[in-house]
Amino acid sequence: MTETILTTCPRDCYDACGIAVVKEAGQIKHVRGDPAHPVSRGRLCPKCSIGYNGAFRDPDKRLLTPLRRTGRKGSGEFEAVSWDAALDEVALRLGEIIAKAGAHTILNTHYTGTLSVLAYAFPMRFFNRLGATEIDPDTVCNKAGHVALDYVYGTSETGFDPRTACDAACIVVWGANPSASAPHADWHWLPESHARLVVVDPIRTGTAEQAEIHLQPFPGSDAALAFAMLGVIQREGLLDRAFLREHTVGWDELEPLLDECTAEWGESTTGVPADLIEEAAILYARGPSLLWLGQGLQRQRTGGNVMRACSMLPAATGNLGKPGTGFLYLNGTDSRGIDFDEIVKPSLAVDPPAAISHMDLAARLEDATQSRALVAWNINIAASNPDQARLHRALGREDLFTVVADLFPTDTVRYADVVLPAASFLEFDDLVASYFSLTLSAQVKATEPLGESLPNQEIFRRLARAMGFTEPELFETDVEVIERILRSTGLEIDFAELAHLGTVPVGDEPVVQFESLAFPTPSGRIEIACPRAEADGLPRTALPLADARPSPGRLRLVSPASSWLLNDSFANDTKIARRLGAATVALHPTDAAELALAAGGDVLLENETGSLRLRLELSDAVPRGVALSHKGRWPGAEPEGANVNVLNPGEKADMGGSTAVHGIEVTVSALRA
Ligand SMILES: Nc1nc2c(c(=O)[nH]1)N[C@H]1C(S)=C(S)[C@@H](COP(=O)(O)OP(=O)(O)OC[C@H]3O[C@@H](n4cnc5c(=O)[nH]c(N)nc54)[C@H](O)[C@@H]3O)O[C@H]1N2
Ligand SMILES: Nc1nc2c(c(=O)[nH]1)N[C@H]1C(S)=C(S)[C@@H](COP(=O)(O)OP(=O)(O)OC[C@H]3O[C@@H](n4cnc5c(=O)[nH]c(N)nc54)[C@H](O)[C@@H]3O)O[C@H]1N2
Ligand code: SF4
Ligand SMILES: [Mo]
Repeated sequence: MTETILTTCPRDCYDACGIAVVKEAGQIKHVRGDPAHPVSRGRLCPKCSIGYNGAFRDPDKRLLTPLRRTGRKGSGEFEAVSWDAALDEVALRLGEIIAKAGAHTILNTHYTGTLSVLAYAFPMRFFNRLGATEIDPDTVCNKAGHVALDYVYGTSETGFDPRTACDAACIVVWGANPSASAPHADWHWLPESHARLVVVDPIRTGTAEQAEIHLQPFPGSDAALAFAMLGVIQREGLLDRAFLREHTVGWDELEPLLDECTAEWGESTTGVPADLIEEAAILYARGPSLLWLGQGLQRQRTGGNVMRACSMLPAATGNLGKPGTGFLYLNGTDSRGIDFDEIVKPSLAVDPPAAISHMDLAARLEDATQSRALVAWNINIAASNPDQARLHRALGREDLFTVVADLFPTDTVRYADVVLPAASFLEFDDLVASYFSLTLSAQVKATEPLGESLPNQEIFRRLARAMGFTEPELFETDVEVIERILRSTGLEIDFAELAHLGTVPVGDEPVVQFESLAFPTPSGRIEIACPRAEADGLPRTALPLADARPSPGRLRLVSPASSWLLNDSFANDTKIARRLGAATVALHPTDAAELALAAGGDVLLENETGSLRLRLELSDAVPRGVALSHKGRWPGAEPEGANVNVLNPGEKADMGGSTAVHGIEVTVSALRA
């Protein structure tokens, strides 16, 4: 008998595809796109089509039981133990550490392994109760952009509704690459919008290939580009002065800066031809226009200023508050009526220690007085974090009690004292709230968990019990939490109904972002000049700046999303690894020629932080002065035991202690035999 179960992909991806799990005689036959789903339309991205029928369901690839370390730290030698034995040991060790050194010396790292609501967030109840120090998850990804947009608009989590694209004359995709990071938006949403497409990206990505106008600023120069566009808009008489008067504060402080910001200045500062700056600025200003601000955009030294500058465009042109206008960084769960605090319960924390940045994690782990234990769940820091060699050394500390929960034996798992096997999204019920579309979806259990694996939320419920905690919130069941969340959304649907439908939109009509033009800032207006930023030691307004170009002989290294990997997931799938082949770096042919480098050979990337050997590709999609190497390899599976983050010094951006990972400088040279 054939049975089909509808579920949803919970990966850290804009698309949140609807999935059909086809079962025969109780066994999963195939995991594929749900043909009736508005996003996936029967087709998953290539990595998930392979990985969900490969590594994710492969008992030889998955962690099946709790493990306890038997060998030297980092050796990856473990013995299988029962859940009770594993959790008792963790509870005992954490209890001793709390008594001797304080709970703040337990570091909690977690992020985006799964984004399904409960598995992503419910364990935070445990860590809040514990009093552990959180490593601020967004600092490794998008924190600078959140801080910047919060200054200007009072929120970074209320984006445009993609359905409003039918009313847009122009869509600007700025520093995002949907052709890799949101494939269905690239395949369907953009082409079907009929809007004129502008892409701003140093690389000629697949999405840039579709664009009518492609602006290629040098990485880290986008604030200057935004100001050059604002200068053009002002001189063309396209500022929406009525909008600025009624809905913003501080334009009078910013406008004088535009005197210097001509298209020619823009060209000399960013490398984008002046005529293209003019064309894009006028097209955007006339509107109605949507502005998609990517996360790659702000992973630069002054990424916060970049986001602030780009976010001036909707305010200056009145491209806000009406159909076909608005901007999107991401749509948070609250736009589905979900109160995140209700899930993570900050109230369980008595005296919460200040969170620290991922940029400071390696240093914190080197200091035994400040870090006695590390818990890593839903994250693979040994692959995704900066300062990789230093981090691996610190993870090797024998006296650092380390607990890792994952589906797979990652590089981080190798450093664990206790390993806890996590269940995959096919193995438990949950909710998924896309960070692009305004929808809510069901993640539906399609099969029993592999081996003894458990969902994150159940792992930390059991650990709370082993620790002797008694707060009832720590033990709320999935059913209770899911039904409570569903009630809070106002969608008047229960889980069974949602599971039957797969995905529901919030309302039948497109939502107009900021329709009331009331902004959750202290002034209630868009804060072009922002006293809160000033109080934080930052300029009052965005500034027309560009990061310095690399010093002579060096290239700027960007390491964005690969189409074949999702962060550090899928690299261990055999078929995907075969397709990927050796890790590469792509350079412009002229740069390669000047460096006397030939395609297909291995080259050495080096800087103060580390060195890495990569296979050279030549591509005129990469501009001069830039090197492109995608993120997401497993260090342990690479020839030198390292991925691109071995070159990442972990420099902080100007806001939020956030990553500047696309701002790394390297030399590239031929490998001596
Ligand atoms: N060089 C470079 N580095 C980067 C970036 C870059 O652009 N360049 N990007 C950064 C960004 S944007 C991000 S978001 C981070 C992401 O970094 P990570 O969060 O480390 O990456 P993921 O691959 O999303 O997930 C980590 C792990 O979660 C596991 N996992 C999946 N589902 C579950 C589950 O249900 N439970 C548990 N316990 N584990 C699960 C996966 O197997 C995987 O090993 O990487 C950052 N690192
Ligand atoms: N296939 C796949 N999908 C993913 C991920 C993945 O790893 N693989 N990761 C997920 C995660 S965690 C995230 S955060 C999102 C991120 O997805 P995106 O927001 O698309 O971010 P990135 O892939 O880091 O970078 C996007 C683009 O920014 C460009 N860029 C780099 N520096 C600059 C700059 O200074 N200015 C401008 N204008 N552009 C610049 C890069 O060339 C790249 O093409 O994608 C998610 N989706
Ligand atoms: S990773 Fe993204 S594109 Fe791929 S199946 Fe999941 S939601 Fe769809
Ligand atoms: Mo991310």
